[in-house]
Amino acid sequence: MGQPSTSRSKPWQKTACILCECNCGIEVQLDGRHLIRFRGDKAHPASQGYACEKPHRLDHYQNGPDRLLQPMRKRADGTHEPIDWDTAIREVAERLAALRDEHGGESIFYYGGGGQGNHLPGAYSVATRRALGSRYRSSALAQEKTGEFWVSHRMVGTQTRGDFEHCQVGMFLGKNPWFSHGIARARVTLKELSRDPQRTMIVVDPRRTKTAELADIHLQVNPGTDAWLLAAIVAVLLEEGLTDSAFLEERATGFDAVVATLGPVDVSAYAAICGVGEALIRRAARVIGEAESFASYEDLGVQMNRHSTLVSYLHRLIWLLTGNFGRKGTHYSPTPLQPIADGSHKRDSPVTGARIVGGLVPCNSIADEILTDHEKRFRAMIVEAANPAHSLADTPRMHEALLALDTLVVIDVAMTETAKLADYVLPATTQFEKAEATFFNFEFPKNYFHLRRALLEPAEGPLPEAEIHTRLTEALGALDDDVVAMLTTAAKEGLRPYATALMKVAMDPRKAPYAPAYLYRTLGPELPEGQAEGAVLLALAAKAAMTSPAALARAGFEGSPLEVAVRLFETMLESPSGFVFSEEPWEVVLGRVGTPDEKIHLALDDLLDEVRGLADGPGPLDAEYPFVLSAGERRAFTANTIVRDSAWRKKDAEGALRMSPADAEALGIGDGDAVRLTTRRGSVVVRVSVTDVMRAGHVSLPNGLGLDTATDEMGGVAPNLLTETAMRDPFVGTPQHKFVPARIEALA
Ligand SMILES: Nc1nc2c(c(=O)[nH]1)N[C@H]1C(S)=C(S)[C@@H](COP(=O)(O)OP(=O)(O)OC[C@H]3O[C@@H](n4cnc5c(=O)[nH]c(N)nc54)[C@H](O)[C@@H]3O)O[C@H]1N2
Ligand SMILES: Nc1nc2c(c(=O)[nH]1)N[C@H]1C(S)=C(S)[C@@H](COP(=O)(O)OP(=O)(O)OC[C@H]3O[C@@H](n4cnc5c(=O)[nH]c(N)nc54)[C@H](O)[C@@H]3O)O[C@H]1N2
Ligand code: SF4
Ligand SMILES: [Mo]
Repeated sequence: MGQPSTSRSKPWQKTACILCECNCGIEVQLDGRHLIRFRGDKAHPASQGYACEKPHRLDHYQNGPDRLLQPMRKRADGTHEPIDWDTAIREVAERLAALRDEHGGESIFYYGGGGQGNHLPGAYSVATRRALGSRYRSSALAQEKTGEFWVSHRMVGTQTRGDFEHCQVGMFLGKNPWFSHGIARARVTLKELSRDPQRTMIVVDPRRTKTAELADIHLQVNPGTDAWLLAAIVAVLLEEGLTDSAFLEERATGFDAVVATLGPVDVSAYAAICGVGEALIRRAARVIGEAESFASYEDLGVQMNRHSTLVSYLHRLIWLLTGNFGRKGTHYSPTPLQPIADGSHKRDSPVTGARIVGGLVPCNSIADEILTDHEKRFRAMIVEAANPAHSLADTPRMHEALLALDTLVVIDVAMTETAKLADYVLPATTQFEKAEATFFNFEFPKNYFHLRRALLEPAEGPLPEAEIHTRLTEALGALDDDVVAMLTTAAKEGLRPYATALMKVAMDPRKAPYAPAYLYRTLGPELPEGQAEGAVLLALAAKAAMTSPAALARAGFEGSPLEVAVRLFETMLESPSGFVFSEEPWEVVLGRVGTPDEKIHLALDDLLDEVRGLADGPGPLDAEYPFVLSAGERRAFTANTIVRDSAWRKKDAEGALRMSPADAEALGIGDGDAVRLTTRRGSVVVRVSVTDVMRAGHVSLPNGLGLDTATDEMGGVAPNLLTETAMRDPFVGTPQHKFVPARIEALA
């Protein structure tokens, strides 16, 4: 930390925190190349000055260990040697083009595109992928959200979010926002909901989390039994007439099928299975059914668990049956500037035939898509701003798959676990050395966008992804010199002439996919300093001007589509704290129901079949593995693998295994003792933290730890040493990381 006397005179510069999807606006003071002081940015439209404890330690990201400063090429012995950029771009382009020509572009798989703070790489990668004819891609979303996306798409034909600021009753299902956030100003919103006697907060979590402590009703389920709990809640809603019949009659189909399947559910038997008293379940159902408005958020506790897709379905039934959609305080469908994924299922993966939802290959299938001896197997992979060698199930098998590729190219700021396996590593500038933005903006009725400017000069060596992809696209011969010349001239004349010229490119289907590269190459140099990487956003602004004119007009962007696109883009460049780009009345939400008949579909036959299967009960735990391990909890100082230096964690640096006092006593161990933790896949030694937050039989490890870094000596356990790819959802293949059968032995 710098001296206060010098810090005081340094200017505060605006940017955003990159450690979770909220991307709170923050202000930073620099000391040379160090980020030394932080405060929330009051002018940011969503976070309004809010920030949690994590951004204060962001210098551990900017100046972390393992920073990459030169392109690297793998030698025959598996070590890496530095090479220059021209060689790197030429060789990567040549190797991938050769694979495309021999096996088709669909053999080249793209993974990632952005983490919690950066989505512009994904936008620029479109040009490279098109030049290579790459057809398949995926990202972390396909190990968490694809079940929810798919169910939502089929039931309401759009993606939805809850309005926790205004709901009378709010529920968090397998979600611990006190630490994981996920909603703007999470702790303020949680405290308001908790304190107000007129409002009720429900938390469904086997652990007594910080969020659960604030709840009025804590449904402390047995791990992995949410499907029974939610089925019982639906049954009570039906039995006690707590559904909104006027809403359903007007807007929904399939009610009778739901009644036929869920009506007969034996509430007291299901209560016994999920370990929550029947009276409490009935109380929760009544609170929800009688609420003026109800909003609910499901996350990893259920999405990475048994019955993940089924739970997403039952969860939606609860708020749709009670008419909690399209009114203030309920659920809405946001207007994104760029949708992150839809929930459609259009095709299956080429080798294993896994269901591809929202264009994303299920993460748990990726190793098999590479390692199976099949003509259509993935032979090359580009990994950008992601670390699948650490973050995906079954680390050893994922390593084997990545090493089996003909070519692995990694674009990252650091020499990560994945980069270490790569044939080529292309170093990117950090998120504070270039312009960046995310597309995780889901606010309503006003939505915002935040293009952040570079805080620092780029380090010497790395390049922004925009430049990397544009160079690759050029090396692949995909850009037309005449178009570059035409756009370069237009860019010098101003944004309006440029936007007009760009329209011509956009109308030519052979050229349009390369728009990101054209934009960066020709408009980028004309943009204000530190904002060149924002060039691609002009294309997004133009798209929004065509698709959402009314929402944009309410936020003050009126005129012809061209005029709106240009004003929107200019406002991005001129708004260092972000700005509101769309505003909509609640009435539009129900008009967004995007199913073919524009009705809400309550009955999904395949999932109702699954509901019927619940009557058989969960079956016994494997006697050899009597514990349930949740592998990947969010804690105060975890942030996936974005920060690689364990010294950034102010507490719990080693990432203890949390365990109940009863289990500790039975094992004869105390707080701080080491144990051996074994699953069907792997075995590790880890220190225990004994806490009555946990219930007996359930243990929990943090996510993002156990990194193979240059400096780390106490980095904790890599959770995916313990997980297996076969433990996955039957519909969309999402992993069951919160329900890993485990055995624990005290160490002598
Ligand atoms: N501090 C921090 N914040 C983050 C991140 C981070 O790494 N660190 N990562 C971000 C990302 S990528 C994501 S996806 C989100 C995830 O955010 P969350 O889903 O909120 O995070 P988790 O802690 O993984 O899981 C939430 C809860 O699920 C509970 N759970 C475990 N088993 C069950 C079960 O059987 N049933 C129920 N109902 N609950 C269960 C756990 O006890 C835990 O409290 O967080 C984001 N925010
Ligand atoms: N067992 C288990 N596994 C899990 C989870 C769990 O709960 N349990 N959680 C899962 C979840 S929800 C998620 S979202 C995933 C996350 O896992 P991944 O999607 O694989 O990504 P991150 O760990 O967020 O890593 C982000 C990468 O981006 C790099 N990076 C940072 N800034 C830049 C930049 O400006 N440019 C480029 N090119 N790279 C940059 C970082 O160095 C890092 O390598 O992990 C998943 N894995
Ligand atoms: S809530 Fe998320 S984005 Fe906001 S300061 Fe905390 S970690 Fe950063
Ligand atoms: Mo995530």
